[in-house]
Amino acid sequence: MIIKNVSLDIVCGITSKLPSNQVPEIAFAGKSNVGKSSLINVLMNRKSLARTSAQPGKTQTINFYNINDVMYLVDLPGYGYAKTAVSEKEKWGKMIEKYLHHSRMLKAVFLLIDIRHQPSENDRMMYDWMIYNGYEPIIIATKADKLKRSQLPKHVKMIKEGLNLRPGGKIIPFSAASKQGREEIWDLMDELLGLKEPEQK
Ligand SMILES: Nc1nc2c(ncn2[C@@H]2O[C@H](COP(=O)(O)OP(=O)(O)OP(=O)(O)O)[C@@H](O)[C@H]2O)c(=O)[nH]1
Ligand SMILES: [Mg+2]
Repeated sequence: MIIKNVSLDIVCGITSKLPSNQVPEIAFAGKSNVGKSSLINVLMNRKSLARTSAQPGKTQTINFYNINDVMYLVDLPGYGYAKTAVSEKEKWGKMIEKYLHHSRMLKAVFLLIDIRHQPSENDRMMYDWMIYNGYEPIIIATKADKLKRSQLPKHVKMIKEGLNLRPGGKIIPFSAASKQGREEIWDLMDELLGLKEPEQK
């Protein structure tokens, strides 16, 4: 996709009614601080339209970024932030679940995992929940610039095994710093949205 115009169109808080959009949506889930908003900025070629922070718990709403009026990239609040009160965590868990369950235009879900670490219990729960609900989450292994290139395959394998990834499941190493993986993610999204033919193997 050639990015012509992007804007933050819809912001949903815990009590907001979720929108019923007319264009396809692609959502980004993952634990707090894993790099969801940073990834969305790179995909949009914007430095800071999606607000990021070194402190976990930055994104506290469901944000819909309009891309060329043909699709939305959906930035979800992170899960698993230890300092969030249990009641808040529950509310957000429900909100994310409600969104993933009820959005009619949701075409794909990306689940972000920090490439340096074993998937957490929450990551595994999220992955299993998505599979159970009929999604085929695509895994993005974030912060790839924090590892030496030679270490990447070992870490990809670790994430694959940690999540018990389904056969054929995809893991894409990505770095917001070097933009490694950006083209592959856009190719995949274009394909998922039917904007591009699948590559001939
Ligand atoms: N080195 C490196 N740092 C990154 C990368 N992606 C994100 N970060 C940093 O990680 C921190 C968190 O990034 P965010 O994009 O705000 O993470 P998030 O998943 O949106 O976090 P919440 O909104 O709290 O759920 C920021 O300090 C980013 O600069 C990356 O690819 N490489
Ligand atoms: Mg965020």
